[in-house]
Amino acid sequence: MHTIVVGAGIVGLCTALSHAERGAKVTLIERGLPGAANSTSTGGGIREKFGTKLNITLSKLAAPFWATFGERFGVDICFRESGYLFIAKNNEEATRLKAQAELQNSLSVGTGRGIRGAAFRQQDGWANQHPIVDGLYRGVLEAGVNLQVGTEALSLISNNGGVVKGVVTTTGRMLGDAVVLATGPWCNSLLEPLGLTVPVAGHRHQLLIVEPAEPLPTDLPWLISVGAQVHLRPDSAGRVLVGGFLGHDERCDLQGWSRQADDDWSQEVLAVAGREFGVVNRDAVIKHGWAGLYPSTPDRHPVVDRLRPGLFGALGLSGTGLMHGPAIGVLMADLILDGSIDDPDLAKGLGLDRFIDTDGSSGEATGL
Ligand SMILES: Cc1cc2nc3c(=O)[nH]c(=O)nc-3n(C[C@H](O)[C@H](O)[C@H](O)COP(=O)(O)OP(=O)(O)OC[C@H]3O[C@@H](n4cnc5c(N)ncnc54)[C@H](O)[C@@H]3O)c2cc1C
Ligand SMILES: *[C@@H]1O[C@H](CO)[C@@H](O)[C@H](O)[C@H]1NC(C)=O
Ligand SMILES: CC(=O)N[C@H]1CO[C@H](CO)[C@@H](O)[C@@H]1O
Repeated sequence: MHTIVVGAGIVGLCTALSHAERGAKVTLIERGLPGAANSTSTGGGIREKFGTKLNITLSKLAAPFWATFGERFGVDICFRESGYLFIAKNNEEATRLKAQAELQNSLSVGTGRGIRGAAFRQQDGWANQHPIVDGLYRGVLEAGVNLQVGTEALSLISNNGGVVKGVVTTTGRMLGDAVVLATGPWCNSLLEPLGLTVPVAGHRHQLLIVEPAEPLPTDLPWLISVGAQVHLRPDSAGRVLVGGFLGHDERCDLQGWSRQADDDWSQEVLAVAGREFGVVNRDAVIKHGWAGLYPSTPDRHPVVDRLRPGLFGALGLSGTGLMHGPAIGVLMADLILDGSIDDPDLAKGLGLDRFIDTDGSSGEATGL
């Protein structure tokens, strides 16, 4: 069995690793460097506190991987158990948080109860994504994955019956038994020539690191205002990471978008965070800002499915690619090596068929 994985973001790295660990021969191709696209632009968030059963299930599947990461890959991912505090400002938001807490408790997320207008879970937190990518990079090499950096997939090779047999790359043709697209939002240019599309778009998400007038306590939880769609957490150096869609979660053009945070957004996010949380204001000094793309589907859940005989997709991780990547890798290995994903709810929730006749609505309360 030879699997070719296209894209060495967090999802491609985890997919390659799970395959190699199960004894498959794996080639992983990446046009840039591992994690260089969007997997290193994250806020590092790893949590189980989510508003949908599917997001919670994926977090639970990934949890043992995170718990043993340091031991396994020999790097410290600097996980900080800060907790996530979701804050509601009106009855409607509070009711939504309460319903989510009930769902979480029913799935043993252990989010607690008894606060009206807020929801908190201590065990969630954030890690540093750079050692995560570094550890996975070492892990795939050690597991025997043939990693080819600076190699771009240009097109898919299929036979007359439409079975995908390999990829044409900038360094030549490559044949395999299965091809996995783990390209983040850049999948449709490869799929369209086969008459296929997956509804994944890039949604630009921006973050700032600011120095507040007064340093924040480093044990402050990750604060999320549900209604204002703004969030904030301290970093390890007494500075603050601030972000949020502020109600503008639009898809963007995959060409020509800026990796820099917009000036207007930066001013606005500081003003809104100041109003919502009272711990930063416009006097905070902006140290650094950046933007990345959430690869998002219309229902904000990923696609992990067979797209065609020989062709698989691990796409559309939106805001969870880092924390859910390890779960997606395991599920993709099950799908390819065993022929299916065991859990029928997961298989259905991650399947491409769900986009036939849906209204594309999202269940998430925060837009985070
Ligand atoms: C600002 C921001 C904050 C975020 N915060 C969090 C967070 O706190 N927690 C969390 O879990 N997630 C977070 N995310 C989401 C997370 O970054 C994404 O879900 C994740 O990066 C998706 O991983 P991926 O491997 O699918 O795609 P990517 O990381 O985009 O990787 C895709 C890879 O494929 C390569 N590629 C594409 N096309 C080709 C081709 N044709 N040939 C070869 N290589 C190709 C690209 O170069 C890239 O390396 C955040 C995202 C952003 C932008
Ligand atoms: C799942 O979680 C991610 C990360 O917060 C979010 O972007 C997405 O909207 C969630 N999905 C749903 C359907 O709520
Ligand atoms: C998506 C993102 O964060 N920005 C980068 C994503 O990766 C592409 C391809 O490497 C870059 O062009 C973007 O700048």
